[in-house]
Amino acid sequence: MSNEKSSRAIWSGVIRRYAAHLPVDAATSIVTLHEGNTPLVRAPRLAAAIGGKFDLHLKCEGLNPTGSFKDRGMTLAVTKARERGAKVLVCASTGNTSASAAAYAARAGLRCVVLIPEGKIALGKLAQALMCGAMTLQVRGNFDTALALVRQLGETGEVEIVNSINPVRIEGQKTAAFEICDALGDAPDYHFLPVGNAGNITAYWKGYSEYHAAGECDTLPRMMGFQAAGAAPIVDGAPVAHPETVAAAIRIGNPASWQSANAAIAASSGHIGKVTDAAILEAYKLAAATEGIFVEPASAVALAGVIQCQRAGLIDDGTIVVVTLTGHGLKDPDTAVQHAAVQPVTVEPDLAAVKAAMGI
Ligand code: AN7
Repeated sequence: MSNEKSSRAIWSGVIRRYAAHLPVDAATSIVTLHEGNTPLVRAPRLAAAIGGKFDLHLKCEGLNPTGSFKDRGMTLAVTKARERGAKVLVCASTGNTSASAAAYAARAGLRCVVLIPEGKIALGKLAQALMCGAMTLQVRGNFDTALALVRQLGETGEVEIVNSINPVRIEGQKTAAFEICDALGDAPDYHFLPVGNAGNITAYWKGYSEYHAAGECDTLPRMMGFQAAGAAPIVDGAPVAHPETVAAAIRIGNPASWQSANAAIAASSGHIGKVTDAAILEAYKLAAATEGIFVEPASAVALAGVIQCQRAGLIDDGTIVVVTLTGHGLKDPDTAVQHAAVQPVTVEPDLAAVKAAMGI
């Protein structure tokens, strides 16, 4: 293979693949961990298990380099920050943004400071930030408090904010919509995703809309956003002072992109709903048990939304339904071990004991 051919065959991240749709040019020095190009997996067993007669596809964003969709936005945010000469990146995070920022900052040789709600981020995400050398500040407060502090830090002019209030993050994240259209040949009929700070629903709708305007897809999906019942400010129409949910990634009471989420739902004739922690855990276990796809609880919020809509008869038969599974199950091993349907069985180290335990 010639060099030209081999370099075309290798995936080298969302910026190179979708440069024509992003604020970059040939001179841009790209910071990438080769994020994106995540699998869009058809899920017939899961669809059947919930009684759906639609074509269900799962966009497995947990397969990104740091295990969540955040990497799509972070590659661009860190690329642009370094280009501008920033020295310190900061973010508030429920975990995944901090894991991604820490990794891309290390990759770029920049300093990173993350503000996380004390005791409320999943173990895997904390491990990622620490291993990549980010200064990790555990704030005695929730995500909303941490984000307010980050906004104030931004005003000092001494740091670069890499939360999704940085519009460049949204630009990077919209590439997931491009990939889905490229894989399906058009946009899906419905697009389900979890909503926390509401950056991702904003990004997907921007991506679909731009692809449509560019003639790259003929249709647009209905955007179907779901929040956890204990942290559902957009659904309830008011900020939540003390958000609580098993889906710790979306334990957010005052989303930054609230208005643009509502705009996406309105423009796409979509829907925003909420699901209980019990429904989230049911969906969490079902995805792993029926398809072998292990996601973190926040990702299961979108699936719980599909189940709720299916039961309410809101999804037409024969339609194409895409669900973004935002983060990998290994992010939060504690919740998995605590709620798994199966638990380990301890046996003596002999064949008879193993066979007895197996029931053979
Ligand atoms: C797995 O990491 O807000 O609605 O600080 O980690 O764009 O906020 C994470 C959010 C869904 C919600 N699924 O996305 C953070 C953070 C997972 C997440 C969301 C998050 P947005």
